[in-house]
Amino acid sequence: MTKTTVASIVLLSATAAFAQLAADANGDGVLTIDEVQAVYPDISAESFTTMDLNADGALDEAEVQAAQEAGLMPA
Ligand SMILES: [Ca+2]
Ligand SMILES: [Ca+2]
Repeated sequence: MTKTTVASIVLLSATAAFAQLAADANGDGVLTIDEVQAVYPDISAESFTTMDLNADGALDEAEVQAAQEAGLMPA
């Protein structure tokens, strides 16, 4: 197995782990309301605020997971 192949596998694994942040257009690891609504137009600003548990204006991975578990965002 070449180093390139190993690197590709690691990259694929990392991508799969963050699959729930596929809406993360700028790749900063959190979702702004613009990024959320680009993928889920039905999610209102009010819903976004509900999902933003620490009220920092963005959804991190844990908040996205919690929102999906609560049925606020499609998994
Ligand atoms: Ca982002
Ligand atoms: Ca947040």
